[in-house]
Amino acid sequence: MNQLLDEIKKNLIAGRVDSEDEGFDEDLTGQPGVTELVKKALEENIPPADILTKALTPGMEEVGELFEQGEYLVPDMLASAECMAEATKILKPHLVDTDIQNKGKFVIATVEEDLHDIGKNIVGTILYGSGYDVQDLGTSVNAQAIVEAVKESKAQYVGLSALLTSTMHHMKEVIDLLKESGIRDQVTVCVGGAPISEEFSQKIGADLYAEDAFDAIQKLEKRA
Ligand code: B1M
Repeated sequence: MNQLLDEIKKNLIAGRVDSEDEGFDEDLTGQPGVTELVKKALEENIPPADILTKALTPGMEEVGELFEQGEYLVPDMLASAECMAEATKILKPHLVDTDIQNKGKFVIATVEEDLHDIGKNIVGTILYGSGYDVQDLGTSVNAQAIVEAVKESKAQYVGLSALLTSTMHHMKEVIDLLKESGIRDQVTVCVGGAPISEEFSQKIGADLYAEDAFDAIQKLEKRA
């Protein structure tokens, strides 16, 4: 892997947003953290998609493994999540194509009881960047609020994100409520998140499952 990408990943795992952060095990104060390293990577013309998929996302996956093994606690996950959020802010303008047509309204949300928003934010940013008019409803949004937003905005697309096996069932509630409201045929429902699979997506009657933001764009283009 490119050394700079490796540094970004290591610093994200260590929860170091910038050079003022110490890091967990050793005093790294003064050395560049995630934000400085991401800016440097952009200056070196490393594609923003590579920074996301080869450094930041695998870094978060490793944080999840450390949490599972009991080595990391919730505050450690939060420190890495903050790095991810700050890095996404820096990358956002570089992921946006300014010369594109409007591809339609897209309501996106993390489902009820689920507070994970990093993946949803990345997907929303990339959808926005490729021409969708994205309305982000936030985290822990119940089915009623999602369907109301779809009705109000007359959205053609709904994107649902879930990171917990205990919250993924809320996706089906949204689809059922869209049916009850008589608008299921007017919207394309896209689902994603770590515990979601193609099989689950079909089981609950979603229109498409996307592994990540780039997969979502490709699959949506195919349906258009
Ligand atoms: Co949580 N957490 N967490 N967490 N957390 C996981 C998900 C977990 C797998 C960690 C682990 O044990 N290995 C585990 C879930 C286990 C399970 O359900 N089986 C877990 C747990 C248990 C918990 C708590 C219960 C911990 C506790 O309190 N005891 C708690 C629950 C809170 C709640 O939601 N009610 C909790 C809390 C948190 C934090 C708040 C500390 C923090 C979230 C901060 C935030 O989001 N603002 C956090 C984090 C950071 C994680 C991990 C480490 C990283 C998630 C992440 O941001 N990944 C995560 C472990 C892991 O996933 N490996 C974990 C990076 C992100 C880019 O990837 O979100 O997968 P992801 O998004 C991807 C794709 O999935 C896809 O595209 C994205 C971009 O590539 N995608 C879509 C996502 N949504 C999509 C929607 C689409 C299409 C694609 O269409 C619309």
